[in-house]
Amino acid sequence: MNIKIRNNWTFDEIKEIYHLPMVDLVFKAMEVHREFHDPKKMKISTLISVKTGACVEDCSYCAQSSKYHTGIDHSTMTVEEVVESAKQSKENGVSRVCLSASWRKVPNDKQFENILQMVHQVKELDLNVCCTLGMISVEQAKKLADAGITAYNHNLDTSENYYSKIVTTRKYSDRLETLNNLMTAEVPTCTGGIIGLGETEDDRISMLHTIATLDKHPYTVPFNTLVPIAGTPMEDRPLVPVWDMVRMIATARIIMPETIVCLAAGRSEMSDESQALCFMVGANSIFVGAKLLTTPNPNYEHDMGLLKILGINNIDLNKEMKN
Ligand code: SAM
Ligand code: DTB
Ligand code: SF4
Repeated sequence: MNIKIRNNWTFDEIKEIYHLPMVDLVFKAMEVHREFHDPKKMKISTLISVKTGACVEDCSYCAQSSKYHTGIDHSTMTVEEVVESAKQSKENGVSRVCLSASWRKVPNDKQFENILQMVHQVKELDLNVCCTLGMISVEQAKKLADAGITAYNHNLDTSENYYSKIVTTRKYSDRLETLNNLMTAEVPTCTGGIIGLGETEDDRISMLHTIATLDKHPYTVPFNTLVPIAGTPMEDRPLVPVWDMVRMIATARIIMPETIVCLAAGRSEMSDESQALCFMVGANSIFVGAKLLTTPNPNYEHDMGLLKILGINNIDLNKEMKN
């Protein structure tokens, strides 16, 4: 196959791929996946919630927004606590941690100095570090790049059209500006979205189109299925059929062949067989550990068992896989 990396996809081209008959879409995605990746390889990371809750934004899916009564505990971790947690993750076998904060934008004070310290000290444990801290300037992104982060997560979450129905405290253009700042600072980007917010299939295709036509394809594209949170406007949204996630992952795999595709939130609600299908069509990264930020995730032993069944034996682990 002679597949070129393209940043000039049209909406209609992506729509055509997205709507291929499922059997053809799956086959095509598998072909591309094998051309660019080892299908037996999985990147595994764990999330550390450095600052949880009390967020000034009103993202209508999020447990951490201060606008809704979701009953979560607010907390902030110290540098020492983060390093300790990272050490434990390493003992459990992960090779990458993602530091998350419920900020609208990265502050320019001691709190950011602490983040830089955390990155520095966690890297000294021989772990890779990613961050997801909200909007960020070029200068701040450069500091994180100097500290050695692997990537910065900042999701577009849905289409430009639907965005104002989901978040009113910032604009889609704010999200795009942060992605541009990251690219200017040469920080690899991690950007994807959520399905199940009540968006149409055209909204999903539009989000894929925006991501695949960025100046540079992201390092990682994470897809989350909405985890409905009691107290938020999304609490009664129905669960998304797995076929929708398969279409998203397979389409992303075909249009962004080199990018790592992450099956992020929502795995607890999926069967092993559904997750397996997502891995087979190109998802090659997951978060492990019994908790994401505020919601449950499959336990580590269960995930390792599933990967073993599938023969995915080239995982970023620091120790032997448990039986
Ligand atoms: N505050 C930062 C921001 O918004 O970029 C970083 C943390 S935020 C929790 C990271 C991502 O988590 C969001 O962009 C969204 O895609 C995802 N997320 C949050 N709540 C979710 C939920 N209930 N279900 C699925 N994904 C969710
Ligand atoms: C991403 O796309 N999903 C992760 C990570 N990037 C930061 C976060 C998922 C959070 C799920 C909801 C929660 O646990 O609060
Ligand atoms: Fe805040 Fe991020 Fe949650 Fe939005 S998604 S409320 S910005 S923590």
